[in-house]
Amino acid sequence: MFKKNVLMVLVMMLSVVLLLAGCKGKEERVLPETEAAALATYVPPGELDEYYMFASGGHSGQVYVVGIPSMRLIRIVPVFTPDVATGYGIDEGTKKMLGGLIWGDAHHPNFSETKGEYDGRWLFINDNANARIARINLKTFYTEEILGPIPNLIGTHAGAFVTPNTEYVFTATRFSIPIPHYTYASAEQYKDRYKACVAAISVHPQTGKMDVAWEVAFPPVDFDLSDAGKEVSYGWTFFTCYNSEMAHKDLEVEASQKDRDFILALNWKVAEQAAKDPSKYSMIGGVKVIDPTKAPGIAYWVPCPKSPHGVDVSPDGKYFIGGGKLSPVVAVFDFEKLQKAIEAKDFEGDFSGVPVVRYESVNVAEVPVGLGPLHTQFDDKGYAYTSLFVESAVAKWKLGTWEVVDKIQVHYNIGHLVTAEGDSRSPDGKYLVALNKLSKDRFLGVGPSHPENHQLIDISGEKMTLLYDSPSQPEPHYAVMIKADKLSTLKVFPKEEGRPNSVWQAEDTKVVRQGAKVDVYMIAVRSHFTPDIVEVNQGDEVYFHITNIENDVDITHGFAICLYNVDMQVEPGETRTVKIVANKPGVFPFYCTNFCSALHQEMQGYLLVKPKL
Ligand code: CUK
Ligand code: CUA
Repeated sequence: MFKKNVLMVLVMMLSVVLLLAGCKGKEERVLPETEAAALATYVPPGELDEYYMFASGGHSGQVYVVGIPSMRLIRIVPVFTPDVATGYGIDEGTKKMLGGLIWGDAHHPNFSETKGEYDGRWLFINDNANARIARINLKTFYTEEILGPIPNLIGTHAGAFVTPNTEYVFTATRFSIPIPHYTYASAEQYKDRYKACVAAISVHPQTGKMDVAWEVAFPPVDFDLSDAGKEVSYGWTFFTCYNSEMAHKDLEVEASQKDRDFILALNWKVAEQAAKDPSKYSMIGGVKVIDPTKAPGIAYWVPCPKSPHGVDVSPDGKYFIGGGKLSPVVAVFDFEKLQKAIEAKDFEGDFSGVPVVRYESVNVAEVPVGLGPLHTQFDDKGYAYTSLFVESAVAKWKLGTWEVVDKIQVHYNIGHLVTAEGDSRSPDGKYLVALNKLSKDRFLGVGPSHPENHQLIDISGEKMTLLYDSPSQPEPHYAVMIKADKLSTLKVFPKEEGRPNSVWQAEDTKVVRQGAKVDVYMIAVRSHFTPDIVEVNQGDEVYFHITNIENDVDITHGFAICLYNVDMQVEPGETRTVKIVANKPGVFPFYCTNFCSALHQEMQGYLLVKPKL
């Protein structure tokens, strides 16, 4: 209601502006499309966005949280990279989780699902560099778990793709290596000794805890992307690969020889059974690695035009679509035809003992979308939207008739694209965001490096219309969009009396010494720390366990120690631990770094380190 009124006021104001502009001369008149676009993205002060978009931060190792349609950056969630503002990677819990690595290459965020719908519980994201998968809790927006390095895989680009009931998160290796990790084999032994593994990561239905369930080892192709089957294709998952030439160097030339590479169709229900039969797997790197030649029915290669990039399953699960980055078409495959071809053993031959299905028997369309097709998303009306990197455009086409009905230019060189709830079984349509790799001239210049450009596109009508340009930091690959009301975020951490290391009142705070180990149990509340004088000896190992006992929304305290390289945030109701080795003698102030009250400046204390004699 309020929004409507504000919109009306805005329209009236614009009319006045137009009238005034009219008096001064026609050339200053604002274009009607611009007004419409401004109104469509305008979220008045005090109002909230309709969708959350979670975009991967690429080699920044983070996740960006953006409101749609305003395109406002709401939060940066640190995932694979330490973050001094929050203390992520500084406090003991998150430091342990990062395992000594200071970066990751975050590519594909995906939501947990229940019955093929986003359920708003977790967000999974892969680290393409170090074979890890992270899980973010969507109540706290905290990275809660990082699994990996996943044995036998490296460069887990084809992840993190979630099955319709979050039974598994799938990932596959982009780079083949001799397995297990840290095995040496010369580059000339590539075809024989290197392997490309696919991994199924199981997810505990209540806690979300991840484990490597099993893997399947294939010849050394480069797996690229993945999508899980749903509805009719439930129980299957699909992976694109390039380099079926199995070249070990000069890939730009050597891996572009063949006219067709493959989409791997993997039956994970069959794989689950194979993982129970020791004659079908070997233990490698501590994981059950299934040999697909010993487990018939587990996998099939589907030929796909030239070095495909993305593979995307339609919302009804009937089609899987390969983006043939070096070919001007997307190839559409029919899942039921795949089943018939498998039954009839309608194969072209095999590739390393795994059947290759006859292309003509499963392909139902080569849609001439344009140059450099990478990724496809879906709406609620049976349309598909494909990103065209080379052409800098998005093509809209109809599932079933395969007709290209519209195209819109984007600025410039689009990678992924995302539609509202576009990977679920019931996409919402409405909005599409083009994740463009280059912005060139679209924003104020900031030197030779330019931000990426995210463009919001209205897809509710027949024609796509561009609404908004928004800069993004390096470097979103994929993003996912969820209806805002599906998330119920935590306001304050609930007080738990028995929580290890927490204290809730000043009387219970204490400093406990055991030899050279000192535990400081401290509370933070507006506007003081208790205790605020802490005395230790040089060389002591000091653990600060800090509980923020506030019960108020948004009252965060920070805890920084000068010259001891410590800063972290403690959210209301939360306990966090940070450790220092007090190797520098002297007096070191500590203070609250997060502005919390009128007496925030007074929220300070001293760490006194008595010198060793
Ligand atoms: S990838 Cu970057 S545009 Cu890592 Cu999904 Cu396709
Ligand atoms: Cu507590 Cu500022």
